[in-house]
Amino acid sequence: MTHSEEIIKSVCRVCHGGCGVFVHVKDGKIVKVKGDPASPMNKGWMCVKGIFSPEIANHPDRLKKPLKRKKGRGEGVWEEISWDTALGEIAEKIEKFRQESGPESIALGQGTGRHHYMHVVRFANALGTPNWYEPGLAQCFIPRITVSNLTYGGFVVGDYYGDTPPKCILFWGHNPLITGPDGELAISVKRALDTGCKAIAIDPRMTETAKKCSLWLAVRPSTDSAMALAMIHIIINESIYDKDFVENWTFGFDELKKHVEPFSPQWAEKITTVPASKIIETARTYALNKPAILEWGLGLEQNHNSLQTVRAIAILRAITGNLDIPGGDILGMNIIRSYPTLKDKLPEGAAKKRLGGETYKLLGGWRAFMPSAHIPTLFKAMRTGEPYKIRALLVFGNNTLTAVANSKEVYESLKALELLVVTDLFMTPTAAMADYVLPAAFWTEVNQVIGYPLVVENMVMAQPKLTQTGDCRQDEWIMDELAKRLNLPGSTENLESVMNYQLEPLGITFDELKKRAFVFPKHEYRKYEKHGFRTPSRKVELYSKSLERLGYGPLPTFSEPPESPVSAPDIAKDFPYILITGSRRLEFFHSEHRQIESLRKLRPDPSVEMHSEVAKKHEIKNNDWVKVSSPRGSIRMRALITDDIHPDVINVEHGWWFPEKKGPDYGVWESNANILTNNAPPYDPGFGSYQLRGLLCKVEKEEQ
Ligand SMILES: Nc1nc2c(c(=O)[nH]1)N[C@H]1C(S)=C(S)[C@@H](COP(=O)(O)OP(=O)(O)OC[C@H]3O[C@@H](n4cnc5c(=O)[nH]c(N)nc54)[C@H](O)[C@@H]3O)O[C@H]1N2
Ligand SMILES: Nc1nc2c(c(=O)[nH]1)N[C@H]1C(S)=C(S)[C@@H](COP(=O)(O)OP(=O)(O)OC[C@H]3O[C@@H](n4cnc5c(=O)[nH]c(N)nc54)[C@H](O)[C@@H]3O)O[C@H]1N2
Ligand code: SF4
Ligand SMILES: [Mo]
Repeated sequence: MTHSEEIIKSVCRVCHGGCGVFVHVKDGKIVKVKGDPASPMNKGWMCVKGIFSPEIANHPDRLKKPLKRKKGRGEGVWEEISWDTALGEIAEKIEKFRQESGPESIALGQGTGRHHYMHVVRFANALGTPNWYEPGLAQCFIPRITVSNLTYGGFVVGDYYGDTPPKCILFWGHNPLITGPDGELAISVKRALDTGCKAIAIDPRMTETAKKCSLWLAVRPSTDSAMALAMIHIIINESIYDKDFVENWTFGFDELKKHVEPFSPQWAEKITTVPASKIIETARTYALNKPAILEWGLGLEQNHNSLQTVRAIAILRAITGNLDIPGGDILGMNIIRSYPTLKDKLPEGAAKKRLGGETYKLLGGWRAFMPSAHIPTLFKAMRTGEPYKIRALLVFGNNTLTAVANSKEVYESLKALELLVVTDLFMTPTAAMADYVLPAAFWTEVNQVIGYPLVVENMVMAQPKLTQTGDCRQDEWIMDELAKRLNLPGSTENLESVMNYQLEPLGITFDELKKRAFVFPKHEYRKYEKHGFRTPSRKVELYSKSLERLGYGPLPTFSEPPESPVSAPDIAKDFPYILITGSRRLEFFHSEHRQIESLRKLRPDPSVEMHSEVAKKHEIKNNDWVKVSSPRGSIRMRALITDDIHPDVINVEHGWWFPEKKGPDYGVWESNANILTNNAPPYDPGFGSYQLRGLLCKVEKEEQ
């Protein structure tokens, strides 16, 4: 008997997703994925990760059954159990902790932007625990979202989708040709660059994106706020700001003008190591070529001053009048309802107990966009029981040992738990430490509504469940089943009803959306002309009274990174270079895909990028194994020698472990960037961000 192949429209979600695709399904398995030329997002294009989806989905190492630890923690001896037994036993333990120590003693963890993201928040609220985390958040996206909300009353993305192309794109700590989609798709950016617009990159590395730009500013890591303050200074002093927009639509311009007076380009040159002339040229090019897109990224958030860095940059869009105009940075249409997270079910008393919430008000306080726990405070509570004991952690898709700063302390924290449950596609070094490991579903195995670009939701897409692997289940199902057993609020609603609720404003159901694949209404520009900006003053808040009331600076400021050659010369004597970690590579998504042969072949070993002068000094040759050390520890990586990097900067990849090595560690202590990073204070005062970039390190050739 021959089995026919079915071809169904969907959306790839190996990364944050957005590429419209055709999925070829045969005998219940995904056999091929191809880009959909009709998708407004990717117009047929796909990256390698997406193309190799069948190899990920059908990999023999996929977890297929719930596992229960049979011997000691981390001994790697498991027994397969049924879902009913697993969920029953886990629910029983949760209930016990809830009764004995309160729901806050149970923490939830998850990874970045997956289908079940908001469902974890919903489950936490229903359970009554304020303590959930995601390793991005304070270090990723939350500063950009929160600052946009405070400054413009909504998040913005570059307008690649209308009829007007941008005349200028400024890439700041962002490398979207490799990392998109995070608001944009790599291919949209590439197309915009191909129209010949002016392009500038501010990045310590000459990235794939920077190579397509006419100006590259190799900023000293974590000093971007100084650069942005100088640019504001130049744009105001040279009177090249948008006077109409500033007069009609901004609040606090005079205060800002006075505030930036001392921040000359010469002042910024000393701090950032970028020549003043280049800073001036950048400010002029950005201000005078309208419409302009300012693409900001992760390079601005993984430091001790994320709030004010992102604020300074946000202000640039406003004073140049690039907000919500065709070809500029557009505010969201938010065409669907936000996810019903059962926020009102979390008792006020519980919210007050959120670890770090009272201190890092923009991450975990009541004004936070999506209140979550502060990772260093939460993990410290796991280890020490202070200020109270965390007894259980349920992780939905996060390889904690590679994703969170200071892996050694993370290990100690996880070891101290009474219950660790990890849901994942594969066995990972983190899952290997668990008491229960639950098999998760791949993107072709889940139902999901995707609002895109992330946060602004200018279009909406359907991802239908098409295939099934073993006994794998969608994370939302797992949480719902636990909720039922625990009799939690909302546990009678199923996922379909949640999705239909979200889609109601569009007048369609999930079933109907599946048939249409996506809904993409025409964008409405300059929405503020009708209703004002969604801020207290109805204007763009250059001066933020909201921040002032919370005890944070109402105008952006620079502060020297705490572990730098300037602030810590004693440490710099032994660790003379500036460490940045985690710059993305196309082939992998964080710690994933090291077992996917077709992807691993493209990048078989972890690498450390360094300037040729550094390599020469330490007699390191290309591809040599190198020992990279920070005051926290050492790792090994292969040298990648280049001149396309700031001469003092060392760039290490993150997420490395070796599925081919023996468990339970799977080589996680060899080349994992977070052995080098710091989870200690000082943190950003608003978000509690810790430093993954802009630390100190040294490099040596590994002894043979
Ligand atoms: N292929 C792939 N794509 C991904 C991911 C992945 O793992 N793999 N991860 C996804 C996620 S969760 C995220 S958050 C995004 C991140 O995507 P991006 O925002 O593009 O972030 P990165 O590539 O991590 O870093 C961007 C740049 O910041 C630079 N940088 C480092 N320190 C500084 C600094 O102090 N100042 C400035 N100006 N630049 C600095 C680095 O050199 C790097 O080129 O990517 C998403 N897309
Ligand atoms: N040093 C350093 N550390 C970093 C960063 C950095 O730049 N430098 N970046 C940080 C940032 S921005 C982020 S967002 C985080 C990312 O951190 P995470 O998103 O937590 O990434 P991973 O550590 O790879 O863990 C994801 C796990 O989820 C599994 N998985 C994939 N899909 C599913 C699913 O549908 N369900 C379930 N249950 N599991 C699934 C994968 O197999 C993998 O093991 O890392 C942070 N860590
Ligand atoms: S960019 Fe992301 S969504 Fe697009 S094909 Fe690659 S992995 Fe899939
Ligand atoms: Mo992220």
